[in-house]
Amino acid sequence: MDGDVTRVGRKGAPGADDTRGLKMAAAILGVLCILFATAAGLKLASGPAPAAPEGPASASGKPAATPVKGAPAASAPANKKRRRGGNCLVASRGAVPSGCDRAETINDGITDFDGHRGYCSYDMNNKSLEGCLITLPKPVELSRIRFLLWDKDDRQFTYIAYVSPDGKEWRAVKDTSDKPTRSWQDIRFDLQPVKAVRIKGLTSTANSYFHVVEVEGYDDGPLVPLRAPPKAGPRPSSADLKPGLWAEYFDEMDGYATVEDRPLLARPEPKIDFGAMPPPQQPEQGLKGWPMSNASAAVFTGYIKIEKADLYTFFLNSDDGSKLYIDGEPVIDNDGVHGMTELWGQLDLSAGLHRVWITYFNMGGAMGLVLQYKPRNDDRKVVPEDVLFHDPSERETRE
Ligand SMILES: [Ca+2]
Ligand SMILES: [Ca+2]
Repeated sequence: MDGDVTRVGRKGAPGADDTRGLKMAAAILGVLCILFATAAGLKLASGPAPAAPEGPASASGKPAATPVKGAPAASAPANKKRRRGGNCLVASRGAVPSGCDRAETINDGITDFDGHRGYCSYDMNNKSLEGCLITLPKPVELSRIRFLLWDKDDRQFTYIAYVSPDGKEWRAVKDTSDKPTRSWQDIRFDLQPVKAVRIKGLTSTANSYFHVVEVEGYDDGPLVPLRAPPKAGPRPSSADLKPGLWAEYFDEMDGYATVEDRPLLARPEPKIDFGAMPPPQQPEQGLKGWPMSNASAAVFTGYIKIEKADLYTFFLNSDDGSKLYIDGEPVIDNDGVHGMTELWGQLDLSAGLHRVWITYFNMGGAMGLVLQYKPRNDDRKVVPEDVLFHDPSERETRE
């Protein structure tokens, strides 16, 4: 097999750099897919470039081509996360904020804010200011910081985030100079002693002011593996299957579900069609019955029944991150904290049952998750309920 083996992309017209990025991402994904496919006997698209999917077309009519965020193996913590809790940067642990107006708001544990209160502010034009600072009484082991940038409108910021073991020597753990960003930022780095965290704003698309609502840092607990797709095994017979994917919903999450997280709710889900929805005020208020509120996660496990062997394009649209695996292999990696973002991936599927596995998380605020597909010469549509199933015997082992 050579050439493109799997195509991936997202909405919007690519820039030159993006196209280069896609080739790199596709190459990485392609190599992985070849390895995986060889091992699993999966037949992925190969040979001539497959037909362009209808969805992510750019203005020129060519398929969109930008790199997939969180491409496989792109970041060390991709398959593990630290346990929730243990924010070390709160005032109750002696952490002292400084460097900006209303500095006390950035580690008061409150993420509620509006246009006038609940966030810090400093003028990036004032070169004597070094950014928002939180200093601990003594170093703690940290491997992650996350913080909320003021996000009441669409403005985007660039910044550099630093950590320091002593408050003097600084190490940049994130530099977004080339990639303006907004809302929650989640930064992982090698576990190391940290006495101070500094976030230096560089630019804002609105004005010269940098605004941070809350900063958190974590040091607790062992690394816990994230849930992973089931190993490809013998296909069950259709007679053993029940309708719908088996959905497990996790509340109060700060990322994808780990092997230690226990679902608050589990039930069959006829299809994955939770369109973009505003932040619900209460569970069950989300669009189309999404059962969780705000920070949550979900895992969907089951099978898709393919009537006719063909090249299929899958589209995964989510707020925030999501990943699609088919027969245990990654097809779409829509990772990251973001608004509704659609990525696609293609592969050849034989007729019969194929394993489907989707993992999803919402860091907070608005949420959404939609899975669509398109056979080569057919219409694009939400993957319908009459082709999605789950195996109750597998369900038992996870309850
Ligand atoms: Ca706050
Ligand atoms: Ca969200």
